[in-house]
Amino acid sequence: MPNHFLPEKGLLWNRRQLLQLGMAGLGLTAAGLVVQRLLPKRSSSTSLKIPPLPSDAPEVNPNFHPMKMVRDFDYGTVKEEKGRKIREFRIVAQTTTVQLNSAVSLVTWNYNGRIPGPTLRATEGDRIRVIFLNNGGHAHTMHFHGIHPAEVDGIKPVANGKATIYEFDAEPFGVHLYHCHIAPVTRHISKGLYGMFIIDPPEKRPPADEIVLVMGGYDINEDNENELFAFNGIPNYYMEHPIPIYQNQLIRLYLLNLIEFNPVATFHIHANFFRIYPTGMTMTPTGQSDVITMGTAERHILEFAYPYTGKYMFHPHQDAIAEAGCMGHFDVISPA
Ligand SMILES: [Cu+2]
Repeated sequence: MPNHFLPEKGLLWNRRQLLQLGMAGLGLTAAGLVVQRLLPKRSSSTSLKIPPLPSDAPEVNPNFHPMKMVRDFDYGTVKEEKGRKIREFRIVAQTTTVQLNSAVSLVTWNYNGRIPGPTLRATEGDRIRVIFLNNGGHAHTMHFHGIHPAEVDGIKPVANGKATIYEFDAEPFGVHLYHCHIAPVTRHISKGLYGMFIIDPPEKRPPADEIVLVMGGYDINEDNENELFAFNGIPNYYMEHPIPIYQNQLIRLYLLNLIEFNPVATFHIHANFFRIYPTGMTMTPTGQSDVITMGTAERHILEFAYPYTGKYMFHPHQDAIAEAGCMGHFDVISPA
């Protein structure tokens, strides 16, 4: 059986082959529909539509609103210095008690009061300046993935009450991350000290509804196993409050797995397929699937569009992880 999910020309029936079978019209139409669905239109900016924020989705605290965080990007404060564009970010490490569900509250360690920390975003070649203040009560750091000198690699402890500056060039473009690098790193990450760091390519990607999902785990009883998991900090938040997206709108998902203790987690979307841009470091997709496997700290850009309205689940296909809180819904709605 031919695989119509693969876009390579050689794998699609050509018109002559279809004519021989007497099914040119039907065959071409069907093949056309499949290709159109799997390769959503690179929509122009005029057709980019983003649904309003659901009014009933609650915040955890004024800095921590999982529904807003889906589309919240921190571009920093832009400055010009010696003809160079500087993006200045301010990050404070804190200790905050967070209600993870009706039964469990956890003393978390976090950046800017939220888990994950802010999604920092720049363009390749920008100068990044991160002013980091540690008010967390323990030594912490910010270690960025990317290319930079050793002295700003974020492994030197910043004592409680102290500040430091990490300054480096944003390179290479892709979807990256930052996290605390104090030992035991498992503890500092799983208590909440991590976030996404997006470096856009100099030539912008086409317009899309861009969303962020960061997978994390919580070791509540400190037995080096996770008891709860979440997308964007709060277990099952998007099960109770689905993420609205528009039908046929190109979605660009920035996805990061920062689950400690479990070596791998997959990500699966229901009733659709996505195009894969590994580590966000390519401008053309390298494959398509409905499930992708990620080790800890792996991340990708996934693009898709839903042709039908309705609610569709997304979750790791390690169902024990999904059923312990790492599960959500897209609510695909008609833009009309
Ligand atoms: Cu730390």
